[in-house]
Amino acid sequence: MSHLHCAAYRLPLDRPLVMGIVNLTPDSFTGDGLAGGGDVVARAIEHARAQWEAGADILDLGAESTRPGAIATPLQEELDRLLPVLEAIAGWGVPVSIDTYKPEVMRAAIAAGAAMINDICGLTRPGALEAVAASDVGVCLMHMQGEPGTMQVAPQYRDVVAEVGDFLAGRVDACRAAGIADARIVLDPGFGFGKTLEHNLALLRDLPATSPEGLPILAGMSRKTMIGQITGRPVAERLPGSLAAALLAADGGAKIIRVHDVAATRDVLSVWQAVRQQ
Ligand code: 8Y4
Repeated sequence: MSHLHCAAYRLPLDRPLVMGIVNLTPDSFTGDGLAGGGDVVARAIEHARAQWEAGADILDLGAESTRPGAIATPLQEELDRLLPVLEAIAGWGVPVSIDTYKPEVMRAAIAAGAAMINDICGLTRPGALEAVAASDVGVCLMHMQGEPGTMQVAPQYRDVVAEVGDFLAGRVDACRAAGIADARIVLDPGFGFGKTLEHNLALLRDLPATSPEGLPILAGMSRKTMIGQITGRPVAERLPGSLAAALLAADGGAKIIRVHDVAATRDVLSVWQAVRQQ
């Protein structure tokens, strides 16, 4: 059985793992942002605890809003939001992933005990590859077309599955050249990141083809616009659609499912596992 190497952790890949989202951004777009005041650090730690107790295999901490149309968060603000929460939870025994594309944030987070870097830019920013290579953390390389501010304006592909696969293969080559072992790498087609609904559906239908290297795939569709487009539901009512998407991702071979609703997703994946494994 293969494992994903993430610093001190070895995550078994014989069943789909659940990555629980811990949102440290001040916007309330997803319904679990930290708008509303109060002790933001304490509330984030509580949310992390709840996600872990619900059965998350990995916690994904993000302090920069990357929703369509969002503007970039200043470096110091991102560090000030992330580090107190990371320092509080790094000793719990749960692997913590840090959602960032900034090499300075990567280095600080790795020093503070992060087990994985989740980079929506696939380590393309100058210094990002080196920051991860200088450590032993795992890394998720995600595909995005364009930049968060404008990526949903007019996404275009000749062949979305092939282009995402080619991009990810190129990033794997860059990681290998930098000395990052395959056992540390997860690939992600980046649902919603510069993709129309049709692009997202094509990727979900053909998930294994987005990982030409056969490396483990992470899928993140929880509560996203694509679920809203299919169901007609607002973000607060997208749990059933998100669970269906999680099930389809698992069936398509995804090894990590990134979600807001950990307990419900675990139940869905338990049913998938009972039917599909043995
Ligand atoms: C409602 C809920 C509306 C969620 C929008 C959103 C991914 C990711 C994000 C992903 C990986 C998001 C940081 C976008 N999505 N990282 N991050 N894969 N690896 N939007 O799909 O959740 S943030």
